[in-house]
Amino acid sequence: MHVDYSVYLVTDNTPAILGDHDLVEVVRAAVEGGVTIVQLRDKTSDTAEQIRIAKALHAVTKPANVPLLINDRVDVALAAGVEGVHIGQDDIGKPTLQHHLPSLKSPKLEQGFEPMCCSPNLTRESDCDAIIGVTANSLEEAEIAAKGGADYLGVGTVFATLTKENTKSIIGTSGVQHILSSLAQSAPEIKTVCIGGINAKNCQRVLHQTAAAEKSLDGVAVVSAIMAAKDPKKAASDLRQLVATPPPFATSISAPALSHEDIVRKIPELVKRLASKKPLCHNMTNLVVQNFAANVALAVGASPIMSNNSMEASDLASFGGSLVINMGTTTPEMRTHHLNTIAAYNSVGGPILLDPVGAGATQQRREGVAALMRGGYFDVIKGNEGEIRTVSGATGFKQHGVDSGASNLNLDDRVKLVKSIAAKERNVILMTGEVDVISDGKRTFKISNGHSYLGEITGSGCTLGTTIASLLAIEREDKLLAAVTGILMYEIAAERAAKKESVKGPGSFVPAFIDELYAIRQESAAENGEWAKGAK
Ligand code: 3NM
Ligand code: MG
Repeated sequence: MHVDYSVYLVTDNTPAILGDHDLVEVVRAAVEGGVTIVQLRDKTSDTAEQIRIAKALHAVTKPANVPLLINDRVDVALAAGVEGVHIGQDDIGKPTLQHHLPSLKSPKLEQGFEPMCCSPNLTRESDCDAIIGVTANSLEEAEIAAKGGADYLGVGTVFATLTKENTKSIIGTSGVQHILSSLAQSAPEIKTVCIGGINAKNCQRVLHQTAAAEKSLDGVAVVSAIMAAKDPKKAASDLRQLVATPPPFATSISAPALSHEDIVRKIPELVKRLASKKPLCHNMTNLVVQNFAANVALAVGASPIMSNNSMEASDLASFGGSLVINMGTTTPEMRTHHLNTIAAYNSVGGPILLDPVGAGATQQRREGVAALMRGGYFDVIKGNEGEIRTVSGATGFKQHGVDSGASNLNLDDRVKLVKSIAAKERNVILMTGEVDVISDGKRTFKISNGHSYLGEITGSGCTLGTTIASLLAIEREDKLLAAVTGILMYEIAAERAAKKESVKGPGSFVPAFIDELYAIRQESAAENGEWAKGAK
């Protein structure tokens, strides 16, 4: 039996979700909109009522060849003659599940389900059997269910959700990846959907990022995104469309190797392109660096706008530029503005650089980083060692080996960590330091340019973010190349400025530095790329 798991609707009859809508009518609309599989999840009705509802839903799903499953209640499934059951971990407990799953899949029960498989598309030629799904909130649960013979797993809870009480753990996209990677070895055939807080805004990102694992998800399972929607048919068809297409920020390049010569040749071209295009670089940045960041953006050839107001985010995102989210001096009120602005840029594929300033320093900031990481996709995340380690912690699953608690990682471990986060997030991670480490998960560079004066002035990290974001605006395919160009332009300008006779210390360094950024831009525009030979 071929089952399409791509948009999996789980019903909910609680007033908070369903409102005054009729359950059967919502499911009818969702099926018309294109959901591919439906589960009746009803924690309140008695058996007779559940059977009645199941039959009414089946009358809607069956003609559309959409399988209907019943949550927990094998008896209801059998009585209503539907296509299968979904079993939650909380329902019958782990040992029981381990014991019963094989017998649920046994010929005896398949016999019981046989009459259900009467629609031509749902009939397996010879061994007609029911679909059995199991909830997996952890790797251990996933492995047990897979061994027991489940057809598919509902993997979650991905994001915090108000729909299900007592969710055990929020595992994030990296938790999903972790489970998928393990199943790729132990149960490559098993199907998987993710569940928990999935909606139109995040489904493409979740599918995209989890596809970095050895095994990909087969679909997304949602409750409120459809059941609580004003227009469930449109919500379903939007989701169907979204899961079938890559997100706007996905790139198509296959990470071409970059030699030192390639870089020296390509980066002045990029700086020239930046100067000729003058893209918008939208900064949501801290109070300290507003002015400096705007001047740096101008010097490198971008057009800065400093706006912390998410009400204008979708207008700004439509101008084709890039966004810097800098968390220095952030406030709880800013979080909503950040999340809304991130959503606006993600929805059009506008590149975003996240600068998690001071991320590990306070509980507020750790929570802030975690909320932003859950809320959107960042093309580049840039920070010092502590900040990047906080980012890796915020993604849910702990790194193995590298985050053993040591306060200073050696270079090899820094490379390992940066590479693994980039591979998991499917983005570019830059860890700054005496040696900057940058990776897109496949290609990794160590860069030793820069000058100690950068550590003596305020905002040098923040404005490096602005520089990289400016380049991302004009180079959307090879984001690693854009970021490397930004670092080298920035750090080589610092080296040149520090050598000037007029520069006596940090105070005189700042204007000289802005001058050198400008000079590098002018040289690049005049096709003089000599400066790039200073790349170390
Ligand atoms: N199971 P929504 S989370 C039914 O983690 C269910 O196992 C979960 O609802 C799990 O799509 C969940 O509205 C509710 O967030 C998902
Ligand atoms: Mg259950």
